[in-house]
Amino acid sequence: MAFMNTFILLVAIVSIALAAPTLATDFVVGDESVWTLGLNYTAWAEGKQFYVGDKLIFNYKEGAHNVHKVDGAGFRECVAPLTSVALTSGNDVIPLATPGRKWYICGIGKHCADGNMKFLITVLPQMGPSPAPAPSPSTSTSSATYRVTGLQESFGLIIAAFGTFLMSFVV
Ligand SMILES: *[C@@H]1O[C@H](CO)[C@@H](O)[C@H](O)[C@H]1NC(C)=O
Ligand SMILES: [Cu+2]
Repeated sequence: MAFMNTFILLVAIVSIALAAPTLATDFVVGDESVWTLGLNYTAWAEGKQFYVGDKLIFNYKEGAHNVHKVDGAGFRECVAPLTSVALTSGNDVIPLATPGRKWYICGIGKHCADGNMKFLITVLPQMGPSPAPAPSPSTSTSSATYRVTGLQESFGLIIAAFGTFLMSFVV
């Protein structure tokens, strides 16, 4: 019986611990479309909220394009640093590990400069209201932030309630 109690307690704790990370979002760049020429990825990124723990997924025909993570200058000039290693698999997954600005370009030919294969995002910290200043803070941006935060909280509550439910079997 003591073993059972410990096991149930463990399950409850693990459920609570797992609650936050399961909310991470996988963003397929271009949504229904792919990483390709002539789409406006600035428009795609606009109005989306990216959080630490989310992922960017680039789908394209292997060899036709690639993905370089660059800095602000590389983004403006459409040049990847010589040391930068491109992602080339055609199904590239980039985990957003740190908050802040991130820039991505295609390094093939003039795809970045002429084909518009470039965009930047601002990754927000995972928890709480964002202290990072958005480029143009608007009421819609901040309400979206609160909505996500509220969602995380209510999800945590549900998991906690589930944990309590499991605990009730102990006594
Ligand atoms: C892409 O979309 C952005 C934001 O909607 C806009 O400012 C920009 O002019 C567009 N770029 C092109 C090349 O259409
Ligand atoms: Cu390309």
